[in-house]
Amino acid sequence: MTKEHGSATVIVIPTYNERDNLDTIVDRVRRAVPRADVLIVDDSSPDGTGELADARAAIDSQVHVLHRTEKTGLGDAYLAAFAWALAREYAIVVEMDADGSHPADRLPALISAVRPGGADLSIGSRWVAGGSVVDWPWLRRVISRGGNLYAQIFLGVRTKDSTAGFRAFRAGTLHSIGLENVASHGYCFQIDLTRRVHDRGLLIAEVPIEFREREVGQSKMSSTIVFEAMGRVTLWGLQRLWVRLTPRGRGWKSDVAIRAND
Ligand SMILES: Nc1nc2c(ncn2[C@@H]2O[C@H](COP(=O)(O)OP(=O)(O)O)[C@@H](O)[C@H]2O)c(=O)[nH]1
Ligand SMILES: [Mg+2]
Repeated sequence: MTKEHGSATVIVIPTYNERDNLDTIVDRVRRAVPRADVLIVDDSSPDGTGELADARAAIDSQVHVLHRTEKTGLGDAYLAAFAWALAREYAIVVEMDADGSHPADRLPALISAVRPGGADLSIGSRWVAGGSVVDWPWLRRVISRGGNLYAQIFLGVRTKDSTAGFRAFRAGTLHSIGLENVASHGYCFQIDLTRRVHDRGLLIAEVPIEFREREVGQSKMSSTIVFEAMGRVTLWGLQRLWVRLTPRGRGWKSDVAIRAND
């Protein structure tokens, strides 16, 4: 593997049927942070997003594509991308949606927040002062606010937007949070990573963003994804209580930490 990326940043964009959004988002990212590389992770989108990504990579040496044969969830797509980025020794790895919801002009702030001397993880947050959501139906607001409240109560995280998918990790953070044991498939992957960073005592910064609902293409949010998140957060919360409250749990701690990685 090359070592040429030692101080570099890669913006990871997972895609599933984002043909009509892809060029716009890559343009915006390349303009906002010209020195950063882009990695598109496509799960064999039936609409041809993967081929479009290849065409883009062919004319821009800073754009890369990772093709996965199956759509097994956002979490798996990101894990594959992290392995790709860590193998190439990128210093900062950014997560960003393809649909235009995440403002590319906030990338410099998000990335600056994890520079040396800063945080270990920065999150583009809708729910801190200065953050906002445009065009979201009330149900999506309730799911997002409710999910975050649930995570705060059950997991003890103080992060206001632990479900956000716009974030920057230092490579060292990704190395230290046991990615090999992550099994969250849907959007609870984001909560899972937040709690792992929090539980290790690492520093999380929230950068306010204006989040916009996608204008083109379809959301992949589903009730399965919401139920997976609620189930896993409840389980992690109960495991956390067990560890904290019982002497047996405290003795069992390292074991629980391993089992908690379901
Ligand atoms: N590679 C890959 N990308 C996915 C998958 N599910 C969602 N995405 C992408 O993840 C991002 C967020 O998904 P989206 O449907 O917009 O979710 P929402 O913003 O919560 O409604 C988009 O760029 C999607 O194309 C998946 O299973 N695999
Ligand atoms: Mg979206």
